[in-house]
Amino acid sequence: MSDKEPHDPYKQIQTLHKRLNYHAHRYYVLDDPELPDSEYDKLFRELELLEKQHPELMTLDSPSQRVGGKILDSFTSIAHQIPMLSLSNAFSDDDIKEFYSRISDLLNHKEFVLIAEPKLDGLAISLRYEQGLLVQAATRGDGTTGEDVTQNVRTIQSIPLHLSGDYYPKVLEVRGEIFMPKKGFAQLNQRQIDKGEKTFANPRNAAAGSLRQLDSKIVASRPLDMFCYGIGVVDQAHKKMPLAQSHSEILKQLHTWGFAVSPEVKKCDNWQACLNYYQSILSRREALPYEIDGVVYKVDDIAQQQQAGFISRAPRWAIAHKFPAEEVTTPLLDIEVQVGRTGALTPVARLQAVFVGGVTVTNATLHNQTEIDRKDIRIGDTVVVRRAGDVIPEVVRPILSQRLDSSQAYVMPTHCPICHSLAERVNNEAKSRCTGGLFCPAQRKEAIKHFASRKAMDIDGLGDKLVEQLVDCGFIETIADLFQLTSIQLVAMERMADKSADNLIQSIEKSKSTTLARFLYALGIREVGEATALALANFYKTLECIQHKNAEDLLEVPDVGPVAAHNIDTFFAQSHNQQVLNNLLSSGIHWPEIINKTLDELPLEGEIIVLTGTLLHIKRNDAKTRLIELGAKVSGSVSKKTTLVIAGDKAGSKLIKAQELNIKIVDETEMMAFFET
Ligand code: 9MJ
Repeated sequence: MSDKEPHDPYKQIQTLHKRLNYHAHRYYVLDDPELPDSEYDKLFRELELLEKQHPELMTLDSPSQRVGGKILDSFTSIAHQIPMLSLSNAFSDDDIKEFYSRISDLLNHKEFVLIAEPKLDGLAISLRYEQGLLVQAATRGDGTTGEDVTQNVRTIQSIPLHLSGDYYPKVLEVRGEIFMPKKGFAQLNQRQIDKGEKTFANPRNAAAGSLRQLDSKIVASRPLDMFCYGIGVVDQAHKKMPLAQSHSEILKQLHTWGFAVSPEVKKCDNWQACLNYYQSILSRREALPYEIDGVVYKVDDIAQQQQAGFISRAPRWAIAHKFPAEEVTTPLLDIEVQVGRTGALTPVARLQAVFVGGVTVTNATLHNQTEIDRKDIRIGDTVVVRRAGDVIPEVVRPILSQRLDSSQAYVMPTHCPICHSLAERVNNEAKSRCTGGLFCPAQRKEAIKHFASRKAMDIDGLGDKLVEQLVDCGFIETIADLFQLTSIQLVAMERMADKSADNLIQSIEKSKSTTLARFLYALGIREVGEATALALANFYKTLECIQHKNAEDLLEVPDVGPVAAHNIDTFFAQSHNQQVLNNLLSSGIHWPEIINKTLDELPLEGEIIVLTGTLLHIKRNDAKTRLIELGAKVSGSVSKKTTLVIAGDKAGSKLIKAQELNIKIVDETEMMAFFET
């Protein structure tokens, strides 16, 4: 402590309260810390010491009260003087238009403004302040009676123990949502795993479970937060700050009294503005640091709110516009095993069709046996399916209380379901693989599909179904056989007219002229993706050269690691692959010699690019291929390593992250210009 500070312990404690409260507010409410954590901790320890020496000077609003107190036997009930409201729900644009015209009718067609705010997925709480001091915190309960969770709430750092400033009402009830931010939730669950304890299903459950703890010391260790969105009882507002007469102004007052209010609150003048707000928040849902399940629109003017009134417990002047659920339950009908191009066996959940995260889902990968065991998922279970943002749907967990007595743990087959060869797990890989190699029709089919795909040989008109038929009826066994196909054979296939057959023969012919990089990629060597294939082509220039390199030599190529080097070496050493290559080359596949382009000369060499939003003039995959051909690496997520973000139409969270990280951003037109140079 500096010499200038008072030595009267009361004054010292008051000064420490002020300083600690100021810094906690900067940190937890304003998200703008001023002091390093270690300095804050030092001040905190000073306060603890003084309070230990002078217990008579301990007060209820001391920052030291946030560490939790004695363990309770149960929570007592508290009647809400003003009931805590619930909100009516809207699920569609039409529901919002109806809401808007209903309000308009209720207000006799006078003008009104709506305030839109995110709908946090947490627990509603009512905080009572008397003379500025937090005296009571009650859960919503049934809206009329809740539980007294004051001790627990005192541990939440963003909730002031004493109101800020001097101009607050004598009695003030503040209402809002307690929630657990996503990051804190992930950390809490990791800690639970480390301790061998049960994890929480989602941040809402974690927040609810925490607030219901009888031991407030445990609550103090839980990363809870709160946003305020309203008030309850208000008695004797301060003369210098009468209570505001609109919702938006009340939110501002709450902020000046020390509370965190959502930074996403926005004025909307009509229903269209509400719908735009909804879309804008929905597109950023994943990027927000907390979970939300929709947005809320409220009439701004308090007198107009009163005019609109209530139906039972829900106000007529507000509505929750819900987002599509990200988690739903559905029966797991079966687990099927798919065989990939490289023989990997992947268990896939067949689900009863279910609408989740805005799409209908019937399948979800279960990855491998370890994942199935970890989640304890069984055929016949009712499972929680999650689809958040653009992320592929995931089976999260079974609902154990609904498990059938007859259910049995799932075990992956020991043999390939297609060719019945042994399936093996090698090198500690999570997945087992069919050992049938090209004997396995499933692997052959996948190899041929990959060979023909857009980023590989780009054979237009050769779809997955057709490849399967051609393999099943024995017309093609290897990728080289594609070039021996005749129109007569094609016409024999289901739904294949003469014209389509001729077109396909032409596409196959056209595909013979390609690039070395595409050809290498098309061969489907494990770990040789587009970028590695391009690096190999640029480095060695000819196929002969690559074929004659051993694994050690190949390591000299930038972007080729030991696993890829080993796979390339083995691939070219196998006699059946050499035979296929000879057949391919003698059927006329060719590419111009790469003369003097080295990797260093590629215009986008060194760039790590993320594509986001909708591209209007080019397919996303084609853009990706072109960028890779120009030397760039294309990544799916924005990080500090990203050097450039290409933002198409309606770009959302990735664009925001790029702006936050100060990463260069270009639009689609600028990207198209790269391709022209
Ligand atoms: C949430 N959950 O974020 C209300 N809410 O208003 C917001 N809930 C609400 N407002 C009146 N932003 C009753 C509930």
